[in-house]
Formats: sequence, C-alpha cells, structure tokens
Amino acid sequence: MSNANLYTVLASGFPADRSQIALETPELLYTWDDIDHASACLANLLTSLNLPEGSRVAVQVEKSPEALLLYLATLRAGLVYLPLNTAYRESEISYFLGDAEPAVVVCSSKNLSWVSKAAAQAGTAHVYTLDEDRTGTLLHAAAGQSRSFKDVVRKADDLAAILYTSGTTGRSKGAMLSHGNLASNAQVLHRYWGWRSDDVLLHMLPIFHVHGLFVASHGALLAGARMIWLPKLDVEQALHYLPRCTVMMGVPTYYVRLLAEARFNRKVCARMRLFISGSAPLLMETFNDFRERTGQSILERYGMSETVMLTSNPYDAADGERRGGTVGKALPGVQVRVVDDNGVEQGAGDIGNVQVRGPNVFSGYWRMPEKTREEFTSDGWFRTGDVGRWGGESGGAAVPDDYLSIVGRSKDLIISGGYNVYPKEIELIIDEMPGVMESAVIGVPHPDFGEAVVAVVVAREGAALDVAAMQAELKSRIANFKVPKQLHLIDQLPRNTMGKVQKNVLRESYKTA
Ligand code: MLC
Ligand code: AMP
Repeated sequence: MSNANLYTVLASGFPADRSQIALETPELLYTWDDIDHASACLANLLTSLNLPEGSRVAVQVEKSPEALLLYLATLRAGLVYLPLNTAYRESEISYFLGDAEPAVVVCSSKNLSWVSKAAAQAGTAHVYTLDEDRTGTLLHAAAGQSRSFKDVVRKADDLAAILYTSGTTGRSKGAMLSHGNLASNAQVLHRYWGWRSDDVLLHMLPIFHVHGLFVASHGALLAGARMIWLPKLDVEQALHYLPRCTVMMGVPTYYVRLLAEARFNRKVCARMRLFISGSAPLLMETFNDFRERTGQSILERYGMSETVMLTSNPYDAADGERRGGTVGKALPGVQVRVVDDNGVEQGAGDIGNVQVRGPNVFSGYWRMPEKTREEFTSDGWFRTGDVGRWGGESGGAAVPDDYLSIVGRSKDLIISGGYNVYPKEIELIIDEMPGVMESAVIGVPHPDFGEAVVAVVVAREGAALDVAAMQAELKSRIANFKVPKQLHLIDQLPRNTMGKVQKNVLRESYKTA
C-alpha cells in the first residue's frame, strides 16, 4: 500500500541531490538533507511521547524555518497540526486549546506563562517553547533524537490539520483537512502554475493560514524549489530578494505596498515568472497599476480554509488570459457552481451563492456535526458563503463564461489585510462593556488593508462611554488586527422594518470616515 502521508507526497518532489539549498533566510541556508534530518528529529520526539492516534499539536510561534520543520514533523509522525495566529491573545488561545484539546502545545517563550495556563486547563500534557532564533525547549528536547524517520503510514482521508476559522456566530470552527485534501490541491497547483525545480519562491506570508502554510510552502516543497524565507512582509527585503526570485505570493496588501515603492520596477522583477494574489479581493486598480509598472499580470486565485484552492486565473496563456477582477476558472478536478437560494444553477452573468465539491474539500468542522451539516447541501456541495457570478463583465469588458468573479459575501465577514474578522465576535465583546446598549461592527474601504474594521456603538441612556478605554479593552482581549481602527458613538442603529440592523447604511455613512 502506498503511503498517502502528505509529507511523503511532498518529499517525492525533493531533488535527488539533497545537498542543494531548500530554504534560505537572511542569516542561514538549509539543504534538503537538513529539512529531512531536522524534521525527522522532531518527528522522533513527537513519536516518543506515545500519543493516541489523531492527537493534535497546537502551535503558536513566530515564523522561522524551525516552525516549518515542526509542521513537517507533525505530518511525518501522523499527528494533526493546528496552527494559531501569533496575534491571538489569551482568551482566544484558551478557546482554541479548550476546543481542540491538543496533546502538545508549542508556543513562544515570551507567552509561556499564559499559554501554559491555558494548556493546563485544556488537559495538555506537553508544552514546549520555540523561538525564531532557534532556541526553546522543543529543539532542546529533539536534539538527541535520531536524524532518520520512517513517515507514519496515513490514508488519504486521515486528518492532517485543523484550521480555525471564525464564524458568523462569533464562535470559531476548526476546519478538518486530510492528507488527501492537501496533497490533491498541492498536486493540482503544481501542474496548473507550472512549478519548476529551478523556481525560487519569495515566502513572506505568515504560516498559520492556508495561504502561507499550504499554498506557498507546499508548492515549493513539491517542486523541490528553493524558498527565500522571510519572517513577514518587508518591502526593503522584498526589493533586495526579488531580483533572484521567480515566484511570489501575497494578499493584495503586499502588492499595494510594493507599488507604493518607486524602486519597485521591471528590473527588480526581471526573473519573476509569477506573482499570485489571493485571500481577499484584488482591486482592478492594483491589477492594472501592477501591469503598467512591471509588465506582468498578477494571477488572482480564490480559496478558503475549508477547501484550500478552488479557482485560479490561467498561468499558461494557452488556457486563457488573466482577467483582473475575476478569480479565474475552476481548478482541474474542482467543481464550482453558482446557485440561487433554492439551489438552482445560475446562468452566466447572474449572481448567486458559490458552492464547491472536490477532493480538496474538507470533511467537516471539528466536533461540530450540526454546523457541518448546515454548511453542506444534501448532495454534498459545500456552501462557501461567497457570492459570485460566472462571466459577466470586468473592467468594462466581457468576461468569458468559465471565469468566476466574487462579488460579495452572504456571511457577515470583513477581510482586513487578508485576515478574516467576523463582526459578531467583536460585537459580543463590545456589548458586554459597561454602559453599552448595542453595537454594530462593519468593514469600510481601506487603502492598505482593503477593508478596515469600524465599530458603531450606542450607549445606554445616561451612560458616558470612553472610546479610548474601550479600544484599550479590546486590544487586551483580541488579536490586534481585529481591533476596530475607529469606534463611533451614535444615538441609534439604523434598522429595517424587520428590526435588522442595516449594516449597508452604516457602511455608506462611515466609508470615508
Ligand atoms: C497588522 N495590522 C492590521 C493587519 N495586520 N490591521 C488590520 N488588518 C491586518 N491584516 C495592524 C496591527 O494591528 C498593528 O496595529 C499594526 O498593523 C502593525 O502590525 P504589524 O504586524 O507590524 O503589521 P504588518 O507587518 O504591516 O502586517 C500587515 C500585513 C499582515 C498585511 C503584512 O497583516 C499580513 O501578512 N497579512 C497576510 C494575512 C494572510 O496570510 N492571510 C491568508 C489567510 S488564508 P497596532 O495599532 O496594534 O499597532 C485565506 C485563504 C486564501 O484567506 O484564500 O488564501
Ligand atoms: P479563510 O476563511 O481565512 O480561509 O478565508 C476565505 C475567504 O477569503 C473566502 O471565503 C473568500 O471570502 C475570501 N477570498 C479568498 N480569496 C479571495 C479572492 N481572490 N477574492 C475575493 N475573496 C477571496
């Protein structure tokens, strides 16, 4: 029986000469042998813990090569990887650990005191630290382990990772992705985007979400291609490394920030063959400005935590043009449909709900069978919550009928700088604050983040609210990217005849605020 372990699949693409460079940071070089040996040491450590089948390894650490190695080791050991955004605060982490009950938690040493408290409450037996300078108890514990490891045999539908995505009710859900979900998507993208072993990927994305962890890293690993591994988006560093790179991935903010730098030009991009954007809508203006500045068209694709990648603009000109304002065609093997509220498929040009099916689509939400049932149709299509259209027009020109455009969302979601923010989660916290009667959280256009979070709050009669104190309270409780950039006090929220808050009216009122 062949092994469907995702690491085994990715490693099938590593070059025969393992002394070549796999990963480069500004300070260090890691060969393919280093990736193999170091992930083996970590996998041996995890295996030595004798954890039950399906145990979760929850990780909230700064980006480093070792953080990637820990992910690969978790796959190799057949355990389930659970990445957590480094911006999450204590109450958010307590929720995730309480819900997922991981057997192992790895955190930054600066957060050890509060993370270990949350881990103890969740019944986690093993807590390690890992810092970006290759220190911490995890590497110490792994140091004596063997440098060889036989990947644990996994079936395609065995669980590989859980990715928490926030929900419209304010409660985050863990999307369960299998080895097969991730491997099939990596293989499809490998072919569709023409990955080559001589590619050099500029990797500046965080590695706790689909985009940086799966789409970018898997792409390079499966191709046996080098990654230039930077801790975060840094325009100066990008200008330094881009002339040696061939592929870059980013959320739209990455491209907005590159374009804001006059030194970003054709010469810098001379070796680049592919700029990819996703996770949030790329403005037509950014697509056009980029083409003018560099002579290259950004390839926009669309996906989500529950499904990995779903659609992509063509890479190969033979498959069609890259059309700004669209997310391209369904990827090979992925089925995408646009239906009305009764499930009837819409014709080209008509707007409807986007539903998907395929080997990449997750099996359900962790310990939420009800929620899982709600999000799938009876015939097995996953409801993305996105609203889209086949064909139609974009930028004043007709779009071919097999290109999808995302025109809105049926879920109340804000995407800020590529991070999802569910208004409900923030409204619940604001509503609990003393003196608050009610609140509404909305997204408004923002030149850098695409959308910015704004809160509109109504005070109880006679209560005087202190906006700065409310902001500070929010900052202490939730990840910084969720904290409203502005908080407005208002006498009453606009409501329709059904009593529902009219967020569209608020968005209009505060769009230039
Ligand atoms: C940072 N800040 C943000 C923010 N990121 N505010 C709103 N939205 C964001 N996304 C704020 C912080 O709160 C802080 O404010 C200040 O900016 C500086 O923080 P920073 O961390 O130094 O910011 P910076 O490094 O500039 O980060 C911006 C960014 C980053 C755009 C580079 O957010 C980023 O890398 N985003 C990528 C997200 C991503 O990978 N998404 C993929 C999801 S997967 P203060 O006031 O506290 O100082 C997915 C599926 C798919 O969606 O299809 O891919
Ligand atoms: P997440 O839950 O973090 O994985 O975010 C997934 C959501 O991001 C999708 O449901 C879309 O709403 C959005 N998204 C991803 N890619 C794009 C894109 N290219 N254009 C518009 N929205 C996108």
